[in-house]
Amino acid sequence: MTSTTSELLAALGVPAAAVTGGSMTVRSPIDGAVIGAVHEAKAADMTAAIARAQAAFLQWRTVPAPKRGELVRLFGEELRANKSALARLVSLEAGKVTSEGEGEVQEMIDICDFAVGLSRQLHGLTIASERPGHRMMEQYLPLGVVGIISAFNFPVAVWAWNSALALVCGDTCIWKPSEKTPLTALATQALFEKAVTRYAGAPAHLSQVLNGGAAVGEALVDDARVALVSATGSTRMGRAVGPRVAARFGRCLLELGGNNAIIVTPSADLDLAVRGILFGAYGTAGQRCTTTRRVIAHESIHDELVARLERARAQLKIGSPVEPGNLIGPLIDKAAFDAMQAALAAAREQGGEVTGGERALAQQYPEAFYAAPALARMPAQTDIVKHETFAPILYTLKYKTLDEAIALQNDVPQGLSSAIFTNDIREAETFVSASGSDCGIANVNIGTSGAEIGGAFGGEKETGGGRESGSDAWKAYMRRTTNTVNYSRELPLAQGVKFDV
Ligand code: UN1
Repeated sequence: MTSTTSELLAALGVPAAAVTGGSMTVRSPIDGAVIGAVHEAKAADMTAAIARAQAAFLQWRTVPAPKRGELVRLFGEELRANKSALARLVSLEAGKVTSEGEGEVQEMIDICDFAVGLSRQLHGLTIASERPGHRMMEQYLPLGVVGIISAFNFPVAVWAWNSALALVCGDTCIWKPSEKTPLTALATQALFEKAVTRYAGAPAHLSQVLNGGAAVGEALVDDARVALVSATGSTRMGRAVGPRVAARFGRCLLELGGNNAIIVTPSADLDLAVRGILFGAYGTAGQRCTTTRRVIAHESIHDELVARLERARAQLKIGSPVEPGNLIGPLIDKAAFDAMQAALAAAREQGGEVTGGERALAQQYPEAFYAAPALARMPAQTDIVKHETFAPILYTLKYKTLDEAIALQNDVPQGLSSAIFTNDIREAETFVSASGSDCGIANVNIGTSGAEIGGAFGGEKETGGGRESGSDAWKAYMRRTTNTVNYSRELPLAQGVKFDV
């Protein structure tokens, strides 16, 4: 283990024994060095954790919601105090450049703030009853144990979206992090436990983390005591998880792959568009579910836009994410690099003209996988363009009419994020209308990635349909009851039905 990683873990409150001597070897994507050996849970450990979480739920659900919010407030304080250490660990374990690692922790802080306010706003409706002396209302009540399966690319923020809301909603959480990022999960858990020690009266096991492989995930997914499974990752993972949870009538919240496009119209501010596309396509080395994978540009500006993108692409600084100035960090592992190369070969076969994409810094980092960002000018939206490859590859396409551009944008299996760059209000409004983008996120004059936590986050089609984070996404973490209260001395039946005895 490098001293930097162990120092960070110690500072964040993770005991050395938790990250040494285990069977899960953790490697930094920065240089391939081993940075931890984490203990692996077994399926039986998960089953025991679920029992503990269920017991904690029975207590936690009776704590008033604003008091539950107080715990999340304290957790937010821990995150603020430890932001740079946790962000640095995110960089070391997931390969994010410093600013993006800090942004990820900021996203956790933001959702905590949001959840604290929400803890006083978990409201239902009061509804007019058709019967005299009656009142109808609905309530949102705590749901139960929430299982959270998270991906390597947002190793801590997406967990926080789920757990901050779940905790104020009166639920308890079990986290199964990506096998590639167990250290950041343990560090986050340690910070959460610090908050718990400052909070009077929290039941034990409000939030637990279990590192392990597929068997541990399956034990979480299949257990009927887990009321909600919130899973972020590939469409392949979602296809496995969704039906298993549905088979036991559990609730599922899926946030799966994206294939996000930006349409650039003739009236667009090209300076803005170029910047939005560059961050969207190549930020986080193309490893966000919201990464811009396609540009659909009007034929009148296509060549100029692509030439500018190409010039900027070739200048993006690739290198260690913790060295200042670098914008493109490593891919998570060799499999990601191989998938990128396979996609670029397919793009060429399908008529694409590709620049970039080659391995970078191989001599300096023989055990890590850096790649030059790639640009693929495609003659049409071929099969490979419709496929999500989790790497910095941007496909470009031309269009003639806005209808054609929107049809291209929608003609992929995924439906997460999308954007249009235009200064024409008709085009902008059409794009966000019923006949526009079919995605869960549709932006105007900003890119596809980097959503704020205040809005609901998620998408349609193969993205899985779930909504997390802001707006009313909290409702997924609660059960709704409809209550009709009779305060009269009569018992009238609804719909005028008579049943006089
Ligand atoms: C993800 O990649 O799974 O909108 C989440 C964004 C981030 C979250 C991405 N706020 O890019």
